Amino acid sequence: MNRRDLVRLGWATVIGAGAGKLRPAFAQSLAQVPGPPPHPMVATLEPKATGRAADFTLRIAPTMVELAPQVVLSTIGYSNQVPGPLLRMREGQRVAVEVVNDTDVPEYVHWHGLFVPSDVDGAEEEGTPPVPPHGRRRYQFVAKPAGSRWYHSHTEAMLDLHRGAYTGQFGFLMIDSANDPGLYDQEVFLALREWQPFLTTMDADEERPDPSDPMPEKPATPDSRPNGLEVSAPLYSINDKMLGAGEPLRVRSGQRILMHLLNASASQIHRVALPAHKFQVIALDGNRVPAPQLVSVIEIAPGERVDAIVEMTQPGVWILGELRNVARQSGMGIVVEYANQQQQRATWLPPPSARWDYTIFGQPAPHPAPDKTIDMVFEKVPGGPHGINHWLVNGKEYPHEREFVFRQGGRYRLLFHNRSDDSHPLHMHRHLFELVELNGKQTAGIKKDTVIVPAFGRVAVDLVADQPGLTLFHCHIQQHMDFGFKALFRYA
Ligand SMILES: [Cu+2]
Repeated sequence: MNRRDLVRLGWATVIGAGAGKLRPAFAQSLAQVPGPPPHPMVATLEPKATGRAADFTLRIAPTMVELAPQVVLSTIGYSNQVPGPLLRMREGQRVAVEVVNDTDVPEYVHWHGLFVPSDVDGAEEEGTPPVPPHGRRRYQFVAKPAGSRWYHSHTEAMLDLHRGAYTGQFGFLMIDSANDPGLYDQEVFLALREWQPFLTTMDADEERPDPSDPMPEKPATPDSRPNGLEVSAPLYSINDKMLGAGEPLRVRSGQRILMHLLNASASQIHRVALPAHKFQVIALDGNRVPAPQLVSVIEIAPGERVDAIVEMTQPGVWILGELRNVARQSGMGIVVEYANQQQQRATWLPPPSARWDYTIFGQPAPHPAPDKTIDMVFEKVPGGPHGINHWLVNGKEYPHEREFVFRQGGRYRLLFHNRSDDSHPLHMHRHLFELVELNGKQTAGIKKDTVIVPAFGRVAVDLVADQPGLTLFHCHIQQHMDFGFKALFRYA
């Protein structure tokens, strides 16, 4: 038994004891937000800078997170909340966000999934200026496109597991469309997280790839070098609470609940289920899918969002949670409680086995031929300097001598070749792309900004180059990004 198992068992005991008798005294978390959220999301307590007042203010500062009774962490958060305040805006609205940095280090706030210029995108590599230590900076942009977006620190962490995505600096950002049919009774925000990361050579806790999966990029001879260090974590939560420690999600029979799921983790892909219920997936990364489908399991990678409607038709008390027992027992879950059922124990049942497959949400439509195809090959260097795995894009770690080049208005097909035994969520800043092919399966109409390329898998996406400026591309696993797995695109 290693340290991690000990820690896990310790918290599993805490959770086991707490799951049956929930503590109603906890402050309401972001988990349950009927109507307008109760957060001080438009509080502009800062002295006004010149010009008009900011629409939102975020203060980056140390904060405490009470994951469960007697499980309190110290981290860096936005405005003393984890997740940060919900930023809600109208599509097309001109928005000013004043960011105050009360820490000793420069910070970057990235607006994930928005079409914003490089100088406010919150990526050092694109030339965005930092929010200086003990200083402030105003990010101004037009809110688009509509859908579930989010914001988070984009600061490099390297070996410091108390920076960037390892902190509590993340929050939901919703851009409301005038065309939202609003066919739901309640809207909830659920961010999946790990805490207290550490380095280990043990396999990440993700489910291993199914050996029957097509692996078009698998080499004939396997890499025999020993694996290097990766990031793992002993504690999990949904929003700021471990399973059983927060307020349950209270529902009524017959309600339609719109769930906004976000994986705000630095390192792990997660799969979640709600026993006896199905999720009708209506949007991926905030963008409506052509063919909404009912699924029992949602798989979601760091950076991704899934919007799903759940019809509440099975009165009882259930656990919406991670499929892996170790993750759920270490906190990744939330109790869903129907009205007048409080006396029951929260129930978890493993879902029917189901493979997550983006393509079922697409449509069979031909893609116009791209102007150009760009091949991108990703490889692992197991156990590089410091024993950390390093990552190559087309044979080189970032930075590359020459960026990839887009011509404005051009249609590009990016062909991702994952020649490693890990799945990677690949994220393109400031653009959306459309899924074209996943391990040989064709699809169309699915717009995303982050896509999981499975172990030894191949994914093709199409993108129209219509957002001039430097554009960062990277794996959304913080450690992979920090150790080579990124690249810049520039416009000719
Ligand atoms: Cu990766």
